[in-house]
Amino acid sequence: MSKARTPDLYTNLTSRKGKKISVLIDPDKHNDESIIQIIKQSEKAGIDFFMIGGSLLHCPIDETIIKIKQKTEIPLILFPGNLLQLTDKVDAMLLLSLISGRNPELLIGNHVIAAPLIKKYNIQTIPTGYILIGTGKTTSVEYMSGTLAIPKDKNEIAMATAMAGELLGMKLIYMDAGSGADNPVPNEMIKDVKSSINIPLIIGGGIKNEKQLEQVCQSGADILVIGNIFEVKNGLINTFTSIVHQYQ
Ligand code: 1GP
Repeated sequence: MSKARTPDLYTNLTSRKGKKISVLIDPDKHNDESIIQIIKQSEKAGIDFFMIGGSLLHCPIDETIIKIKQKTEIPLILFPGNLLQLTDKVDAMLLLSLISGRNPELLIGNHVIAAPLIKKYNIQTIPTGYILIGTGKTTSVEYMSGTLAIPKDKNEIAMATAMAGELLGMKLIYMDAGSGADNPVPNEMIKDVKSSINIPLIIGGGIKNEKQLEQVCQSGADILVIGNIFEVKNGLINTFTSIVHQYQ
């Protein structure tokens, strides 16, 4: 039986003071050289953890994870786009429930299929209420999940959805505008949701510059997830990490 490699990663991440930043790696968007560059920049910057996953992958996720694990000890958390991405090679996985949607497979069906393997592999799971926010064009995750994102001006729905996730026992709420979104989750919505729950709030999707990052931090995000912009400008990892780590 494989063992999760980092003991209680959730407690480790959430008990330390200050905001955290994660670099999201989409294996399809990288070759060996670009992965090494991302790892180097992430090590230098002192990011808190990597996430890995994608809505639709064309290559096996394990190969990329093994390459990452050979180069760094930064914790790696699976952000599974679907059941095919289940792997025991990560330190932990977000056990996602797509609570903004009404697709039963993403609320319970896939969990039932995955549960015996998760138990067998002894993968550390972090139950996460995943909330999609529509901030512009239709994103891959919206299309692939067959769900509607919560409209960007429907703060009450986002708040009630996050509250429901907390009451159901989830350990994190992840509000995501979707990878490569036109715009991040609106600041007012982040403030409203943050004030509605007592569990950590992850914000990701569409954060492309320092100003947006500052605003998302100031609005109350506890953990920031950034993917796309680092694929084109990995030098920004250092700047973004410094901004997030200013908040203690
Ligand atoms: C997507 O939140 C992540 O699920 C990251 O989004 O790639 O747009 O930074 P970006």
